Amino acid sequence: MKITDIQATQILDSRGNPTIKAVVYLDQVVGDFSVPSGASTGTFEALELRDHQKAFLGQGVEKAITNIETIIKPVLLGLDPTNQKALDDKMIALDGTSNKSKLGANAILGVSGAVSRATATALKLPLYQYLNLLFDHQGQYQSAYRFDQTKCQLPKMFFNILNGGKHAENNLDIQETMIVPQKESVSLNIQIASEVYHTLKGIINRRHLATGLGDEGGFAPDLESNTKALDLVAEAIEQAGYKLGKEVAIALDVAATEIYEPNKDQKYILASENIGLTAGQLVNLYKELIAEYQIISIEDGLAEEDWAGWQMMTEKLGSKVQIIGDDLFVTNVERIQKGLEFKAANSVLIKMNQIGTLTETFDAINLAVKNGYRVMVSHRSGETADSFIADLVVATKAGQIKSGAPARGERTSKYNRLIEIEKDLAKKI
Ligand code: 2PG
Ligand code: MG
Repeated sequence: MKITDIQATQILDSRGNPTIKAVVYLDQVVGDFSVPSGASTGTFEALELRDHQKAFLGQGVEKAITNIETIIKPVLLGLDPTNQKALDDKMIALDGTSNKSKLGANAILGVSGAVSRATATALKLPLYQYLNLLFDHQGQYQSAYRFDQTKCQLPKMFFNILNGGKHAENNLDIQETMIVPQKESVSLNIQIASEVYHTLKGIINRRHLATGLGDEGGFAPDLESNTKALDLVAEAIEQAGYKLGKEVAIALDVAATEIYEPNKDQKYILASENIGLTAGQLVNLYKELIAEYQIISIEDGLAEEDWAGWQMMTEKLGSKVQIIGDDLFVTNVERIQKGLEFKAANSVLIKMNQIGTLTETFDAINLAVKNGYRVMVSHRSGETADSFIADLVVATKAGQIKSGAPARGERTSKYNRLIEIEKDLAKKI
């Protein structure tokens, strides 16, 4: 097999901003990958190359597309697509910077993802099976490899049903309030999430609050305080007929880098409540919320550079709940390594476009798992209908995924794909 052509097109993401759809050809076989885009991005993420021209208010990605067509394509044409690691290494070397700022992480990831999908198709393997073989064999496929379904796993799903922060126009400081149905089956958990979501809509409607949605499909009403958001979600869970904590748990992504003011004494600003808190005070607040609302997981509870705070938070809460680093780790092995040394967090969020290749995504997952950290694969707030991460989470046995609300096409494409994979795996037992 050989790579015979690479093309890229500027398409729109779920927020209406331009992004890249890359297409890789292996003779007659085609594979594509559409690149997502964040809003509450970490400072240490790989660079998403934008044009900064008049078109699309500066958001165009034509430069990144030109980089695919004129720099990446000539080097990859004719190469073996089953050696994903070698291809990713080539693109990393071509770029030559530490944050992919020359070619753009969006350009590189588009090709990296599309190569793997084209190869899976050419080998007549479902994407999750091909990714699983790659993951298990250091990024290099050989025809003797056989898929072993015990090496993959369907994930727990974290559904974001109430939005705030940078993802919504309302007043809430906490970016994501998520529900986590606790059944074994993917399809049943999706059913539960859908029921709670619609029940929440009913409650919001009856209180005459706004039923507008945030970027990830969760509701985004203005509320008196952040805890009122938790009250609403807890109420929706129970009204839908489920037991809070037992059948449906709650998880948060605070995205605290967005509320951090490093030059103030009370560095964490809860604008909706008009208060500032120290890291210690904020962690104490989390402690109360964990007890009251059966919270099982807190992502980015503190800011990306507050390492001392993260150490303290992990010490105080890490034995009770999952403490996830997103902006803190940015899917980057160096930052995860630093986290391990500092004993900061106990879990890592994985976003392919934070780092820019499939191989480096595998590396980040491997490092986390090897050191006993848990892993959650994540969408971005700006998404496309591409369901790649559903296959990725199953293939890497990561165990957890978040893909926004159980509504809106770009969010449900991932959940729906998991339903298909669940069926597929059931057939093979
Ligand atoms: C996050 C993500 C996804 P964004 O903070 O975890 O939910 O948001 O893509 O805007 O970084
Ligand atoms: Mg986050």
